[in-house]
Amino acid sequence: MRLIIATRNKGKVREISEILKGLKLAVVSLGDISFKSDIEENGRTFFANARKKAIAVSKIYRSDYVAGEDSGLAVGYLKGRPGVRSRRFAGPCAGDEENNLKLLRELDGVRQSGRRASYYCCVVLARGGKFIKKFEARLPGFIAGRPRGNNGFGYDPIFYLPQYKKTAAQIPLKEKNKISHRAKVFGKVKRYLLEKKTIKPDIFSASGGK
Ligand code: ITT
Repeated sequence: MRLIIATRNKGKVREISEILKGLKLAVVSLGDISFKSDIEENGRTFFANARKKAIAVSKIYRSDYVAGEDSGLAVGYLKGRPGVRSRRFAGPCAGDEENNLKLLRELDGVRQSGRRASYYCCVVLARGGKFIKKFEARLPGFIAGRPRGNNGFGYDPIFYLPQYKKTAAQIPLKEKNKISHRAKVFGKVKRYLLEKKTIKPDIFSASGGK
């Protein structure tokens, strides 16, 4: 049994593979299956984009489960921006560092209460070209004053987690995977597939399917 994650983002794949460990399920990404065509992310919501990714891939790989994932960062003070444009915040070809710097500039002089933010993640599960179910979750935090840490990806160096007194890039991946928006969502996907008896726990793995 395969679950194709409809993403090219290596940071996401690393996290999701870790979360889904212990299941008799091969987790593969678009890079692994040499999926060449580009899926334009022009939806106005995370759900629309996640659904588009899932259905497009599932129409071709019909016997596999496909998870379309769309995620991003919403800052209340910026009325939910960068939102669905998180990856392209500083421009269509912008890298993580440029996006982070643009966000820090926009929040220059804003005090802690205005720096509240949350990561949001939406996953759509599809099979045979058809929508099955939507899953979603959030992770609240704050935008720090400057980048700190080298782990993770995207906005992690400036995403401050008060419960750790660290940014998401300063905590190990294992720790981020206990609390993150993506971990919560894929935890729900995992439970759904287990309940449907679509997949089984791998009793020979260290995590024994938990
Ligand atoms: P795919 O479309 O191929 O999945 P992508 O990087 O374009 O890859 P999105 O369109 O979902 O993915 O954009 C998500 C962006 O939101 C991502 O590039 C980061 O900038 C940010 N983001 C989402 N989750 C994050 C996380 O856990 N840590 C840091 N940044 C995150």
